[in-house]
Amino acid sequence: MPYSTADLLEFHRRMLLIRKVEERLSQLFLEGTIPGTLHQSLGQEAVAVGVCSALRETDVITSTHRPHGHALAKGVSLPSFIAELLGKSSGCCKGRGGSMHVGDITKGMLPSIAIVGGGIPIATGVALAFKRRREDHVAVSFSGDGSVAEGIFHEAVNMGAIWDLPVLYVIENNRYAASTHYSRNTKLEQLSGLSAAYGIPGVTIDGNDVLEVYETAQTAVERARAGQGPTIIEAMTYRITGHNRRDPCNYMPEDERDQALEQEPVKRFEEVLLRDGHAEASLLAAMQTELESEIEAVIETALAAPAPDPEEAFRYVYAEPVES
Ligand SMILES: Cc1ncc(C[n+]2csc(CCOP(=O)(O)OP(=O)(O)O)c2C)c(N)n1
Ligand SMILES: [Mg+2]
Repeated sequence: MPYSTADLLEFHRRMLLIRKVEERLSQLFLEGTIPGTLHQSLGQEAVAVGVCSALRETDVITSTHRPHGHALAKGVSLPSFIAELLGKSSGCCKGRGGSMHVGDITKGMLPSIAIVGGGIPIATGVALAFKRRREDHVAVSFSGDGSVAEGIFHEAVNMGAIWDLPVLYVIENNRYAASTHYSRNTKLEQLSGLSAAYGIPGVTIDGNDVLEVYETAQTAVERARAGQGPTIIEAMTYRITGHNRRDPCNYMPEDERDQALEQEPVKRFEEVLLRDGHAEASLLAAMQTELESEIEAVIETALAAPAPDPEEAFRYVYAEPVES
């Protein structure tokens, strides 16, 4: 597929934004500024950016306890995203969600769901709604390799299959569900092999190659929009940090980690851009500096924003009637 230099730099900028935001979030968490916990997606940026770049704003994604990359790639605004993590009322979920529950339906992201596998039936339901309303939108569920060990994965994917729903089931196979290697959850060599049970296409791809992810997602999206049903995409990737900020990763063999660091998507894509003459090192450095100052400015504003009003603690707990 031919890409312009501008297209390629945009893929890079989006991945770098996620990388730089998450690195900064990690510091804020360790300083005690971010409450709760933090699941970073460092090393998995290409999956979020590749898939979401193949979507329209009106397409809807569901996500997991590790949603930062998905949110930023789907277009949740940086100020509202950062404010959410800081628990501020200007957050995309009014400061009530935090790291594991970010989303903005106006950008096509339902607030993420931290129950493993929880987003899969929701995406299936969203796709059913699209089909019944005859809207040509597509739903995408992002879930981890751990989600295939949940019963809901199988029920929801089968429903999507039998009704030919416009949905993509993207499995981010980062090899581990917390400390459990995926080979202990399945006898299959690859999780895409599950697709045979539902009679739908299933592919395993290099999830650290943003262009491979994008092209695979595009094909699956076209299929879904054309009424031909779901696809399982297993994107092989690796998280280059702990499961959460308290995880020393002792279960990861050292050579496996070293290899994963060699293969991480941001550095890899940067090398491609330099090798093929799409950018000079100075341009990439300037892009990074610009992103870093944008992130700092956004953090400063968010820190100064008010916390939610305690008087409003019970608002948004239940659905409220729409005011006319
Ligand atoms: C139903 C359920 N069981 C257990 C947990 C605790 N938990 C949170 S994340 C996680 C591991 C998930 O692994 P995976 O699906 O591979 O996603 P990853 O963390 O690798 O992105 C577990 C067990 C949970 N949130 N929900
Ligand atoms: Mg995993």
